Amino acid sequence: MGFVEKLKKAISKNDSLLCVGLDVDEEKISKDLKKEKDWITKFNEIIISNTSDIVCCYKINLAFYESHGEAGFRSLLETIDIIPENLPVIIDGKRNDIGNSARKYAKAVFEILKGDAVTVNPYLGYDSVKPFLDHRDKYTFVLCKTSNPSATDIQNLKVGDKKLYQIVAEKIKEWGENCGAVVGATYPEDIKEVREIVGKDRILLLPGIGAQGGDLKRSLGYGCVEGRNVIINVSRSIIYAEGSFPSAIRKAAEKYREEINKFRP
Ligand code: OMP
Repeated sequence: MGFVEKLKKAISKNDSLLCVGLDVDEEKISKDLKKEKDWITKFNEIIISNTSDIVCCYKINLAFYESHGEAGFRSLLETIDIIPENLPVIIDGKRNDIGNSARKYAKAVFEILKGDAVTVNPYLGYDSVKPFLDHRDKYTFVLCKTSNPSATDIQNLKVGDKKLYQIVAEKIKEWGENCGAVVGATYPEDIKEVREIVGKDRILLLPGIGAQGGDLKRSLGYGCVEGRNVIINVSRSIIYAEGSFPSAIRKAAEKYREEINKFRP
């Protein structure tokens, strides 16, 4: 099943637009758990078993696995294997390169890791994004306006009478129906502009809720179309939620899903 269909089904079944980000950070994991040989996989297994009935997908940021070398790569494969088949997996690598190299990145995320969607950097232009888009049943989320404070350094630069991220949004629209946008929930007004540019059908991935202080109500109000077509990612504020482990994770995920559904237009 393609990403769009799989996501649609997961949103309906779990009544959720929440994506939990599996950003496993050794500095935040208990000493006891870290004594276990496959602790990254074990941690993820606990997160997944406590949230798989209340999320619409999972996002895996490759940096948190690559930084553990061989053990990290093994855990990455094991984690993807544990995620229930009905839930899409977004591989967040923010990849990009010239065409022949990008083809290898696309092969790695879609064929080796078996991801359903990917995050990609638009800086090199169309021929560097096309190898991802060529996987027609997968979905490519292009960084449009990122959530970090310095996002404005480059993404807000004026090019003619437009800002650079507005032009990226136009490109996303042009690049095809399996191309969506990443827009930080820390810039809700920009979500509104991007939604207007890309149209109603494209899916927006909105990170920045929780630890980064993004605005959930306005992000949903501007990004959501008829209750769908947005994915709200929350990583640290769920997987390292304060309280007893793992019930605090479940509670935090429930709280975010509830809040999202309250504001979901
Ligand atoms: P938390 O801030 O812990 O919820 O994590 C946010 C996750 O979303 C991390 O994996 C980031 O790398 C990712 N992210 C952003 O925070 N901002 C962006 O603009 C884009 C992404 C992303 O592409 O996922």
